[in-house]
Amino acid sequence: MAEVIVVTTNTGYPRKCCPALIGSESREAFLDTERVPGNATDRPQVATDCHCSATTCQCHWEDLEQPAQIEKMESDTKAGPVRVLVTGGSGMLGKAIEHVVMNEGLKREGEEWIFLSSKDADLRDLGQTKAVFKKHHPTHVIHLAAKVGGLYEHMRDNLLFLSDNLRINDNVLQTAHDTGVTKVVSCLSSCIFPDKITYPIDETMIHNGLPHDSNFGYSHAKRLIDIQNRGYFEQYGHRYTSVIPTNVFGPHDNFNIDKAHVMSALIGKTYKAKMEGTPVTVCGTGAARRLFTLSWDVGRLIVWVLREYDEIQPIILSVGEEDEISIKDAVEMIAEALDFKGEIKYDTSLSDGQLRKTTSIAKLRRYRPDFTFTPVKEGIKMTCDWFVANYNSARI
Ligand code: NAP
Ligand code: GFB
Repeated sequence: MAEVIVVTTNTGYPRKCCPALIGSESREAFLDTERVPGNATDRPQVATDCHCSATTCQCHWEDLEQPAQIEKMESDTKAGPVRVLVTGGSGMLGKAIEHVVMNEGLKREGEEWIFLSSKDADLRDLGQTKAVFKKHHPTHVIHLAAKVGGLYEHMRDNLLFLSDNLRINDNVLQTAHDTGVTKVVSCLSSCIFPDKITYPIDETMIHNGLPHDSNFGYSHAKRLIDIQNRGYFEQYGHRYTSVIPTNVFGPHDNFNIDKAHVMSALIGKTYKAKMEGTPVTVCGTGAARRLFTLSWDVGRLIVWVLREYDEIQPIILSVGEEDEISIKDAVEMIAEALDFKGEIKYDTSLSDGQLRKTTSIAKLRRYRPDFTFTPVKEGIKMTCDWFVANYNSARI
């Protein structure tokens, strides 16, 4: 199926351009050269008023008076105030975005940031979703809200992960469309990739096979966001996109031993074991491997995506393949960070889940060769310190 590409001319009006015409050239190459292969002149031109079928494409060509530009948040700013609504703003990743926006100077003048929790609106409910959008009139949305949990919570409740997340995502995207939101950045997850796949996994592989059985509900709901984004783009030209973090951890995570993801569950367990003088029990063999990325790094990158990344297709936000570690490595780092000297046991009767889901960050590196990730050991130490300091208010 032909991919439709939107470019913006100096008129500011986005136009669809048929890829049959620009052949195998990528959009970046087109923008670099400011010249579409196949046009009739050597001058930089842009195709307008294209009439494309699957095999043919007729376009009217116009000279570019100034370089083609992809719509950016700056140009939106000129049109009026920017109000960024963050769904799931009270969760780990929402708090990380709040931290980098408010404390690291990423907030720009004239921008308003609104961080929602489920208390502001249950986004499974369309009426409540509409009401909260009506109240805040966002121009941009970072959509993080989701029913979220660790491996064992998914295995217990796959159907609810499917239905809650389907409803939340459809309500948010539909309401964003209805209320004229300029850009939505939604959050997928690396667990949505096919289970039987070649490594490293990249962004093009999402729909190439079934996800791991353990989280089939959540994975299918999240995959559909990518399909919805494509639909909103092809039908309305909306710039709704998505990001794919790998395993995220950090302050404000859910540290509940039964429901949490592995990093926060093991921090909670190890701290409790240290207080009580008991062994720590790790679920499974410890052999599974994961790419752990600190929430603040993901937060910084999501703000960059909101401002600068113009593709509809998702982008993986993660530490590199070389930083993949085993669960056993993670436990040892947690024990060191919490100064836990007791016994570490493994309950091998429990599932290891997906053994690996190694992703490639080649695409991210093309855009952000400069971005430095926090080393996992440093992130674990920071998260353990936060947990100990906030034990009374943390989610346990
Ligand atoms: P989290 O800490 O559990 O936060 C979830 C957020 O969603 C909370 O703000 C929660 O509000 C909100 N929420 C849940 N159900 C809702 C509902 N029905 N209506 C409105 N809001 C609702 O999760 P997180 O780890 O920050 O995850 C954020 C996003 O990142 C999710 O989309 C998740 O799929 C994605 N992600 C996470 C990871 C990871 O390892 N954690 C990895 C990849 C992708 P309350 O605080 O009021 O409950
Ligand atoms: O973070 P996690 O629960 O989920 O990690 P996934 C599961 C891995 O950690 C398995 C091991 O290999 C478990 O055997 N593990 C060891 C533990 N001890 C524990 C423990 O106490 N609790 C937990 N939870 N695991 C998730 C998806 O998959 O990937 C989520 O289910 C999310 O939805 C996330 O998308 C990124 O990494 O297997």
